[in-house]
Amino acid sequence: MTSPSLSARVLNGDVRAIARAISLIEDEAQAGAELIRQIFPRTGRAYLIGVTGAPGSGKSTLVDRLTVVIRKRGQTVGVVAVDPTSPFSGGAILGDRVRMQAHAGDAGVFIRSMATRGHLGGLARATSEVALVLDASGRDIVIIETVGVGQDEIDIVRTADVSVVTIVPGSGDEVQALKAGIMEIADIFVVNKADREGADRTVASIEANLSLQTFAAGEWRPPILQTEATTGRGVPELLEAIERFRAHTAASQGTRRRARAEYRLRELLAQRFVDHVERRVLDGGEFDRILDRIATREIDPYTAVDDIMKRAI
Ligand SMILES: Nc1nc2c(ncn2[C@@H]2O[C@H](COP(=O)(O)OP(=O)(O)OP(=O)(O)O)[C@@H](O)[C@H]2O)c(=O)[nH]1
Ligand SMILES: [Mg+2]
Repeated sequence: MTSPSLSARVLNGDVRAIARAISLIEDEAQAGAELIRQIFPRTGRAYLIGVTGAPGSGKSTLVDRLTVVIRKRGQTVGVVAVDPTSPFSGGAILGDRVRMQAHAGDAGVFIRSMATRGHLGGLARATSEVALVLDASGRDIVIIETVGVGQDEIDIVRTADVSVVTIVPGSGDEVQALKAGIMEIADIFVVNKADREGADRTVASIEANLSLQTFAAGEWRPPILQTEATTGRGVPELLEAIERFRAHTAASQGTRRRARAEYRLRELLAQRFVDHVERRVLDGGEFDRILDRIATREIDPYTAVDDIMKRAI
């Protein structure tokens, strides 16, 4: 159950309340929804930075460094990392402990990992709601870190206020990124592990790709930065680029946030509708029987959906 005091404590920035609220969102759909209702009016103040890229491209290291630079400027930070680690190994939690140690004793930093499985109603929803909790708790900056594979992860980052895409030299990542559609969502490119052989070539190939696109006068053209997350080299420049983007897009930020709201609304609506159908419209086991009939070509999926819709509405 959510007590009103939990949301009040979240709004006050109480770290234990934030942790509890996030657990609710992950584990209990109903209580999580109630909490979101209570805190929602107080959200919308934080600036959301999305960081995505291939597994192992150095996102977590980069986010930790970025956090340090942001903290030096006196702003508070919340991080939600979608961790590909198996939820069974406890890797996400272990990772959090290690990462929190880097900011030990600093109440201005809150880091939470989410394992990619085991969420009620989907990872994208859970991630965006955790971001809402961090926002409501008064964090100035919320960073969302996800692996750039899968449409959900890409959508999460695309709807942040700014999307940073990390690429590693000599990994063929550029090509992978192109295929996965993450090139298109980048507001800022970061060639991380710039200490490695081939960083300049990677910059050049991203640049070649960008030059194929046309940018209108005054339109933001994604810069390509080089960082070495392990030492922090290039990270202050990354924050400067983020701030330039923020200033450049201040007028259109509302559009982006509207897109985020639309994405959430559609996702929630679809999820609720499917829930409703499965629980209230179909008899027990009927969903499976429909699947069997589709498998044997007795019925096509369109007809099946038409039938269900008729009964549901
Ligand atoms: N040489 C070098 N290694 C780096 C750099 N940045 C990160 N690494 C290393 O790359 C490895 C992966 O770093 P992470 O920060 O965990 O990468 P990630 O993208 O968060 O990984 P996942 O969350 O598993 O997708 C670690 O061993 C880092 O120490 C860098 O700039 N140079
Ligand atoms: Mg990571």
